[in-house]
Amino acid sequence: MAKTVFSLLDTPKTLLSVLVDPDNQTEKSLHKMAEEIVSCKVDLVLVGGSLLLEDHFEKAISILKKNTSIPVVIFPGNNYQISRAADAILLLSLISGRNPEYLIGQHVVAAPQIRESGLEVIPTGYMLIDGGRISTTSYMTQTVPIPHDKADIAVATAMAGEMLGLRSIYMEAGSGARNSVSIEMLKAVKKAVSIPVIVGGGIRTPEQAEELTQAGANMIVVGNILEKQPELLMEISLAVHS
Ligand code: 1GP
Repeated sequence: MAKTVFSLLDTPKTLLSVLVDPDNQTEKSLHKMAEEIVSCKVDLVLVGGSLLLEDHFEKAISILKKNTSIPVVIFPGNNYQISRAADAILLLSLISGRNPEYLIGQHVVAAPQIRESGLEVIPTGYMLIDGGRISTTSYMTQTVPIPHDKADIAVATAMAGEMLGLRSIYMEAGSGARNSVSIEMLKAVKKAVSIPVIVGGGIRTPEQAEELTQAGANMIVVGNILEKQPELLMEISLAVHS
C-alpha cells in the first residue's frame, strides 16, 4: 500500500510544503510552478484559498498531480473545496476561534462528500496566531487570533485539540503575516503535544525556515514566496532539508 500523507508528516524530519491558491494562477503559471516545486524538492503541495473566484480548483489539482509526483493535499477555505483528484484533505477545525461554523458547521455540510471522495482525511486543529496584521483568515472566519506572545494559550489550545482526537496542529500566522509564529511558541507547543505540528504564514527567509525546522516543526508552509520570489524557494528548501 502506498504511504499515507499522515505517515509522511508524522516523522522527525521536517517537510517543506508550498501553498498554491488556484485563484492567483493560470494554466501556464501552474506548469511553471510544478517545475519549481520539483526542482526545489518540495515535499508536499497544499491547494486552497479563501475565496476561489474562478473555477480553477480542479484544474490546479490535476496539473500539479500530472506534473509532479509529490502528494497534493487540499487546504480547504470552505466546504466546497473537495476533489477526488487530490491525495488527502486537511480537515481544519478552527480551534483558536469561537465561531461554530468553522469549528464544526462547514464540516457537517462537507462530510458526506468527503466520505464519497475517498480522500485521506487528516483532522487538523487550525490555530490562528497574530502575525502583526489582520489576516484574511481572521476576517473571513470572524475570529480573533491567539496573541503572538501568549504561548501558554497556544499550548492549552493545542493540548485540547490533541485530547479531542485531532491528528495534527496547524499554527497559522496568516498569509503575508509581518511576523511568523515565534520560535518560543512553536517549541512550547511541540513540547506539549505528540501529534505533528505544521507552521505557516509570513515565512520568507531561509533563516526563518531553518529556525522553525530546528524548533521541531513537522512541516513548514510557504505561499507568497512561491508566487513573488520563487528564486528563494531553493534556499528555503536547503534550509529545511539540511
Ligand atoms: C500558509 O498562510 C500560509 O499557512 C502562507 O503564508 O503566503 O505568508 O507564505 P505566506
